[in-house]
Amino acid sequence: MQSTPPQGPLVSIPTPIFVAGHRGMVGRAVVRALQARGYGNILTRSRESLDLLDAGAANDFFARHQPKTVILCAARVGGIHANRSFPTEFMRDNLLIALNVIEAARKHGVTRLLNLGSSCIYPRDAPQPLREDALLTGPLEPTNEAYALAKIAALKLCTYVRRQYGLCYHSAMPTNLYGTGDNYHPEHSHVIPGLLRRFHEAKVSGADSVTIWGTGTPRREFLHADDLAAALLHLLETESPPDVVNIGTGKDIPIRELATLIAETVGFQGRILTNPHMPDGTPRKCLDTGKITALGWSPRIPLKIGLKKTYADFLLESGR
Ligand code: GFB
Repeated sequence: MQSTPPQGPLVSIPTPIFVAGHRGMVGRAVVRALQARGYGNILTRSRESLDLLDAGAANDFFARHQPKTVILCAARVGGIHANRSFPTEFMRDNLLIALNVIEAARKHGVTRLLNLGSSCIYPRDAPQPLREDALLTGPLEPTNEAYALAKIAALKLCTYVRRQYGLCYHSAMPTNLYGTGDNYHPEHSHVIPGLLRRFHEAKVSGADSVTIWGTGTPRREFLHADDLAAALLHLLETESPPDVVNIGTGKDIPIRELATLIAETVGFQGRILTNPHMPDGTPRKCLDTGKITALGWSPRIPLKIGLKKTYADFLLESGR
C-alpha cells in the first residue's frame, strides 16, 4: 500500500530540467508548458543524439550535463493493436528506458524525477473509478499487459529509490491521452488520432460509412496533452507529492459516442459501423482523480474543443 506524504507548499522546479522524450506528444507539451511558465535551462536530446536504450549513453549524458530534475516522457507507445502485436518491443524498450534513466539520474545527483505511467497499469477488473491503491490487486488487461508490466516496474523503481535514498522520485498515471503532435498512423495509433484520420479520409473520398474497431461499447476517459503537461508541472511544484498520482478528467464515454463526436468534428455525415473482429480491450478505464484534485489541479480543455484542436493539427501535420 503506498503512503500519501503531506502535500506541502508549491516550490520552483530545480534546473537544469531534462525532458526525456521531448519529440513525443507529451514531451512537446511539457516543454511548451515549462517555457510558458518562465523556466529556462531545459535540456532535450533527440533519439539520434542520445539513445536511452543504451545504459552507457544515458550515464554519460547525465554525468556531463548534470540535470537536477528529470521529466521522463520517453517511451514506446501505441494503441491497442500495436500493443497486442509487439509485446516484446513494448516491454523491452519501456523497461530499458526507465531503468537507464532512473539509474543514471540517481547516480548523478538528480534530486527530482517525475516518471510517466499509464492507466493500463491497473487490473482489468478493478473497481471504477480506478484508485491508485488498486495497483497489483488483480490480473491486467491482456492486450497491453507487456506495456503495463514495464510501467509498473518503473513506478516501483521510483518508489524504492525514494524510500531507500530519500530522493523525490515519483510517478503520474495519465488516462488515455490525445492532442497536438499525436501519432496518426492508421493502425498503430490510439483511437482518437486513428479515427480522426479515418473519418477525414472517408469525408474526402466521399465514402458512405466508416468502420470503427471493436463493438464501440468500451468506455474510455480522454485527457488533452496540454492538460497533462499542466498537471505534471503542478506535481513537480508540489514539495512532497504522493508516490503515484492519477491524472484524468474523471469522466468517460463509450467509444461509439466518441466516434460520433469525431465524425461531427471532421464533418463526416455517413454511417458508423463496428468491427467486432478487432479487440475492445478493457471494458472501462476511468480514473479516480481525488488525489490530484486535492493537490489543487483540474483539467481545462473540454473534449469537443480538444478534438477540434487535434483535427487542426492533423490537417497541418499531414499537409492536407
Ligand atoms: O486508444 P486505444 O487503442 O487504447 O483504443 P486502449 C481504445 C478503444 O477504441 C478500444 C477502440 O476499445 C478500441 O477497440 N477503437 C475503435 C479503436 N476504433 C479504433 C481505431 O481505429 N484505433 C484504435 N487504436 N482504437 C491502450 C493500450 O489501450 O491505451 C496502451 O494498449 C495504453 O497500453 C493506452 O495504455 C493509453 O485504451 O484500449
